[in-house]
Amino acid sequence: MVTAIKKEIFLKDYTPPAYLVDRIDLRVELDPQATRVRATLSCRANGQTGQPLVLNGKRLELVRVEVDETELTSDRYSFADDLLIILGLPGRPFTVTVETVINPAGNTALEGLYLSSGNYCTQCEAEGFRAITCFPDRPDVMSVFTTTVVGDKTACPVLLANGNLVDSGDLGDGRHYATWHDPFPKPCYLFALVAGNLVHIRDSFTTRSSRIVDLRIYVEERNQDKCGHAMRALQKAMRWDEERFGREYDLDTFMIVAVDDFNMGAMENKGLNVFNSKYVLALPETATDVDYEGIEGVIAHEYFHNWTGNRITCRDWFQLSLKEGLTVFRDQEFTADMISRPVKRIQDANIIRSFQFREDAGPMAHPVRPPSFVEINNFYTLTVYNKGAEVIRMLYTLLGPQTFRRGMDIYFERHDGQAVTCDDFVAAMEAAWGRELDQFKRWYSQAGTPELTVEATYDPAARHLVLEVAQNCPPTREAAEKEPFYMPLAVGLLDETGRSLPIGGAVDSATRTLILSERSQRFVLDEIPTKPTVSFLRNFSAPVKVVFAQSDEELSRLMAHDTDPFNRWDAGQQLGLRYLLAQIDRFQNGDAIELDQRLVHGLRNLLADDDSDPAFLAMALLLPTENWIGQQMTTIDPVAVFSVRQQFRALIGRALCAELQTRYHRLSSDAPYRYTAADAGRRALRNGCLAYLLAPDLSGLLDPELLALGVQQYRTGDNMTDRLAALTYVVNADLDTGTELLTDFHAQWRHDPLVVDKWLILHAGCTLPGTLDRVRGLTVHPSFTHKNPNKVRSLIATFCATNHSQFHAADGAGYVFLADQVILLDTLNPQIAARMLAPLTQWRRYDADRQVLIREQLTRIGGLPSLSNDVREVVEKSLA
Ligand code: B3K
Ligand code: ZN
Repeated sequence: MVTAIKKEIFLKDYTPPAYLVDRIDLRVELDPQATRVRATLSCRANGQTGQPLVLNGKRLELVRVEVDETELTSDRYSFADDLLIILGLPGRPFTVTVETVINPAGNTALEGLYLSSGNYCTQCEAEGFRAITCFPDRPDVMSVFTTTVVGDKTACPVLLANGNLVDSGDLGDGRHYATWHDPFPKPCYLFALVAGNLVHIRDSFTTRSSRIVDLRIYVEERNQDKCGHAMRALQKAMRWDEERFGREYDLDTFMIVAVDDFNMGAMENKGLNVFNSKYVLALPETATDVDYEGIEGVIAHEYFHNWTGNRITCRDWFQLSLKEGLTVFRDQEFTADMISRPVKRIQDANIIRSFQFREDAGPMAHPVRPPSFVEINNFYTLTVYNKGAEVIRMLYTLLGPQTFRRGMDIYFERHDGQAVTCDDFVAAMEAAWGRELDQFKRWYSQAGTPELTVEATYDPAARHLVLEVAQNCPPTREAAEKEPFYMPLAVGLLDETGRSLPIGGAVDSATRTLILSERSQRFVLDEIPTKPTVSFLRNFSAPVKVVFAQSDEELSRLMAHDTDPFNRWDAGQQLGLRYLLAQIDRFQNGDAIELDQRLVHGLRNLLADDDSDPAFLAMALLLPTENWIGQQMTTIDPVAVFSVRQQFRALIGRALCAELQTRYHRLSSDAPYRYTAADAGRRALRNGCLAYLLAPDLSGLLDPELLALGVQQYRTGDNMTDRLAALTYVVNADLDTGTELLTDFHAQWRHDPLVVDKWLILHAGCTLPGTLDRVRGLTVHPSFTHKNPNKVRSLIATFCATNHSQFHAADGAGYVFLADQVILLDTLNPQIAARMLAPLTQWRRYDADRQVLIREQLTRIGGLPSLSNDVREVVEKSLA
C-alpha cells in the first residue's frame, strides 16, 4: 500500500480546525491516466493566526502550491505521509492554490475520482476527497464549491457536479467545459463530479412552496428504459419528507447517476447523488419485488440526507450515526408508509437480531458513537446505521409522535448549516420534551446488546400483575462494566381467550410503555381482572434480547391473537426456535429429527388465514434464520443448525403439502406484473408456499412432481420475482436440474450485469454439496471480476457470509478460500476486502477445531508485509 499507516484516533482528542475554507474553486481537466486538478481555497484562521495549514492529500502527484497567487518554494511546504503542510501564512485571509495530477483509470479502490464503465465518477465519503486534491478533509470544514469540469466532447458529452449549472462552453480543442455552483456550504465528503457518455430521463417535482425542481436520472444508454421506478420513488420521497417532516428541497435540480462499480449502495452528494445501479435500475423481467422495495428505500434514504446529513452535517466521523441512524429511521418510516408498517418493522427487527446483535457480540463491537477508530470506513456498520436508527426510534416512542416532531423542528432550526454532534441532536429532543436525557445517552457511548430477564407474577386477590425486569449488558472492548440503559418497554396483556385487556396506555388503552432505567425494576400493573398472558416488548420497542419463560400455550395464544403484529410474529418465531433447538440437540446426538405437531398446527392456521395481510403471513411462515438460531447456542454448530432447519422445512412441506398447494394455486394471478405492496405481498406468500413444497429432505429426496412445479414457474413466470424464487428453490433441491436452469438463465441474461449478480448469488448460496468448488471456478469465469464490488458481494460474500453449512465445512477449506480472496482484494479495493473479512471475525463462536482453522487464516493475513489500514484493523481487533 502506498498510503501511510494510520494510528488509532480518538473522539476525546477532537480539536476544531485551525483554518476554515469559506470557498473552493475547482478546475478538473479530465484525462483517464492524468487528470489535472487545480483547487483554490479561500482560507481564514479559525482563532489563532500564524499556524501551519495542514491539508490532507493521498494517492496524488503534487505539481504546484501557491499562496495568494504566488508559487511557493519548497522550503515553505512539505508533502509527506499524506499531509501537505504549508508554513509562513499571513495573519489575514488568504488563498491557497494546489495543482495535482491523479490517475482515475488506475483507481481500483473506487474512492476519489475513478472510472466506471468508462465514465468518470467520484466517491468522497468518508475521506476520498483527499485523493482528488489537497484539502482539510474533515466534515467540520464547510465550503461553498464552484467546480469547472473540462472533458473531451466525444468521450464526455455530459459534465456534472454539485449544485446549479452556471456556465458551459466549447474550448475549441475538442474539449468543452461546464461550471457548477453549489450555494450551500458543505463538507468536502459531499463533493461529486460525474462525466461521460450518459443519457438521462427527466421529470419534475413541485415543492409545497410551488418551486419547480428539475429531476434527472443519468444512466448508460442501454439502461434508459429501467429508470421509471426510481423516478417515481424520488417523487414520493420528496412529497413524504414535506408531509411528515416539513422538509422541502432547496436546489433547482436533483440529479441521480447510476454506476455499476460502487463500494456501497449510494451516496448523498449535494444535488448529485451517485448510486450503485442496483438501487436505480428495474424492469419487471430483471428486478424482483425485493429490488423494487430496495430501490424505493435507498432513493428515499439518500434524498432524506439532504436535510439530515447535508444541511446539518457531522462535526467529526465519530458522529456518523447523527446522520446515518437518523436517516435510516426516516427511510424506515417512509417504507413503512409505502408497504406495510408491521412487515417493515419485522424486517428491521430481524436485521438487528440476526446481524447487529452478532456484531455487538464480536471483536468489532462498538457503540453507536465509537470512541476511536483506525479506518473510518470500517465503521459504516449495522451498529451505526441500524442500531442508531433504533436509538432514534426509542426517542420517538418515549416522546410520542408530536413531541418527537417538535424535537426535529428544533434540531433543524438550531443547526441548519452547521456541523454538529449526537449530543446536539439529543439536546433538541430534550428541549421539545422538557426533560433531560442524560441516562438515555448511554445508548451512544456503551456497546453491546442488553439482555432483559423478565418474570411475571399475578396476584388474583390484589388483581395485580407484577413484572420484574432486570437488565444486563455483556462486556465489550470499550468497557467491562456497563451502566444501566434507559429504555421504553411497550407491554400489552391478553386474557385466556386471547382478548386484549385494557391497561391504560397513553396512545392506545391496550399498550402501556414502561420505562426501564434501573439494573432491576419492579412494575406493578393493577386492576387486572384475570391471570394474563404478557405481550412483552411490543413492536420491538428497544434493541435488546429478552429472556422470559413463557409456556408454549402462552406463545401460541400470542401467535394467534396478539393485536401487536410484531409480537404475533415473534411468538411464532420463539415457538419455532424452541422446537428447532430441541431437535438440534437430538441431531447432535445422532437421533432422528422430529417435527412438533404444534408447529404444524400453527403453520396450518396461517395457511388458512384469509384475513391477515399476505405479506405478513409470508413473514410468519418463515422459520427463524440460521443466524438467529446460532446466536442462541453457546457454541454454534453451523452444520447442525442448517440440517435441522432444512429437515424441518422438508417435513413441513410434506405435512402441509395439500394446504401449501391449495394456497399456492389460490394466490396465482394472470394479471401482468405490477410492483405494488399488495401484489408483492401476494407473490411473497405464494413463493413462501413454493419454498416449502420444494424443500428436499436431508437425503436429498423430493417428489418429482413438485420439482416440476418449480421448473414450470421458472419457465413460465413473466417477472423476475417469480422466476428467481422458483430457480432458487430448484437450485437448492436438485443439482442436475438446477445446473440446467442456471445455464439457461446465464445464456438469457449474461449481458445484464445486475442479473448476472443474481446468477452468481444462486451459485454461491447453493446448499448442496460441492458449492465451494463451483464458487472457486466462478472466480475465473468471464462473468466475474474482482474489480466490481457487486460481483464480489454476490459470489464471495454470499458464500462466506450466508452459506453457513458450506462455508464452515469442517476441513476449513472455506476459510482458506476467504483468506485468499481477501488478500487478493486488498491489493485492489481495501474497503471491500475488509468487509469480506466479517465472517472470520466471529471465530470465538465456533468449536475448538474451527477456531484453530479460522485463526490460522487471520494470522496468515495479518502476517503479510503490506496490508491496508482497513484490513489490518479488522484482523488485529479480531485476534486481540
Ligand atoms: N453515506 C453513504 C455511505 C458512505 C460510505 C463510505 N465508506 C451512503 C449512505 O449511507 O447513505
Ligand atoms: Zn446514509
